[in-house]
Amino acid sequence: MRFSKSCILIAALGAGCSEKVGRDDGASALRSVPDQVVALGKAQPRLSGAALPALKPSARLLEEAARRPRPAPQEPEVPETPEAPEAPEPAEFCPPYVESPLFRQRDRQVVVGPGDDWVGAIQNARTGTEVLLRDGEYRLGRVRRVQVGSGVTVRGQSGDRERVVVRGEGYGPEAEGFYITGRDVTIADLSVTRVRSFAISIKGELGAQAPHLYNLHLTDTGKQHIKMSPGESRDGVIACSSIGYSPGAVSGDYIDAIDLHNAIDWVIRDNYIYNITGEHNGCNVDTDCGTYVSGPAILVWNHSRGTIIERNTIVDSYRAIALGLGNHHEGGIVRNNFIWRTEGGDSGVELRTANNAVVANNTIIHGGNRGPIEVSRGHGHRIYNNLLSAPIRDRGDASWDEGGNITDATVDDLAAPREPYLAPGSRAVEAGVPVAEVETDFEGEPRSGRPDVGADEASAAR
Ligand SMILES: [Ca+2]
Ligand SMILES: [Ca+2]
Repeated sequence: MRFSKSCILIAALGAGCSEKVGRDDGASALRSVPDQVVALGKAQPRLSGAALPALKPSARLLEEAARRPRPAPQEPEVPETPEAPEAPEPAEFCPPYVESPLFRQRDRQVVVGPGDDWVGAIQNARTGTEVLLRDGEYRLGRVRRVQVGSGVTVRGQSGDRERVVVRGEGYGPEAEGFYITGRDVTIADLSVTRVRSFAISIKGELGAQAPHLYNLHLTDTGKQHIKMSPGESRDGVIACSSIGYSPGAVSGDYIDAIDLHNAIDWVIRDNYIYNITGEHNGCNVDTDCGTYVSGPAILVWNHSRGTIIERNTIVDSYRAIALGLGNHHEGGIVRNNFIWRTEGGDSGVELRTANNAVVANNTIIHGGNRGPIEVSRGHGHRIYNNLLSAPIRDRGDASWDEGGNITDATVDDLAAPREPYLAPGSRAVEAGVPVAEVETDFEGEPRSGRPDVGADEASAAR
């Protein structure tokens, strides 16, 4: 089924919000959205909320106020959308967990299967316990959350994340999947799907420090797939995971792959994030409709600082990376990420109430975009060597240093669509400027000679 450009444009414009979220762009009331919106090149029937129970409105006023709508995009170019690809093969940065630098040796192991009291085994685990889940499907049923305390690892025994699936009850009851409340928790080598609220909930205010999330597949979560509430949680790592929506599975717009409040010195690396594009009806799953805007795939805000976001691939997502977003972020490095989208949408990298970030050697190719990088209400950024499909956009009260950026990139600058490799003989080769924070490219190749522009340093073999 194909849609006209005007239909696609209407869908792209459908990010309406009601007045109660303190919108600051002057846009008017919620726009009508066709019954089917176009994303990912496929029709996505909107889910009916009629069969789902109503919930109380969200009390997270700070979030709601900051998740303001954005002005409507300019009329987008709408190139053909290729079929969605498989996640790329793990890079050298993603070895098996037990061989990875993140491996945490525990004192004892407990092995459980789906027929055991696996929830009890996890929740009662003492510090120094590794709970290994055999292959199988683990239904949450009436369990609203599985609490994981200090010094506990939960991981799939086989190491194959697709064979250990924790499954919630869909978008009906509120549920939070794994609920991390202690220090040094690791969750690895498993999948979580069909949980209404969050697949992984990190409770900073309850003492969650330095969680490691590794080789996870998180899909079809009602709100945020990974959510951290405030509490100055330090030194977390989210790596080598795949996060996104199956076609047609999104409900509403209160969505992100990763949403971190008050994160200090976190690393988000080597993840594959896909289809973080809402329905453009402004709903929090199926309530508070008109309030929300499809959220960034990676959002780090609310007085966070020092975040490193690198070597992630983000495809077909309405917004990709945001620091601050009205609630402050200090420092941080965004480098060697690949962001690809053919439909209309919003920013690739948005710095809003963020200061002193380094944004370097990212490749951001958007269809119908207004600014692959947008900056507002912040200063001291260094923005270098990015391969962008449109110029960096100043959205007010912003300043930065820049150099080596290419701002009219198209798919023709790439060797193939949906991959960050530069086309042979690309103008991006040797066109960058030295940046101390970027010594390698997205696949770990050294930046040789003058840096190439974008996420890929073209190797001699190409
Ligand atoms: Ca070079
Ligand atoms: Ca390379």
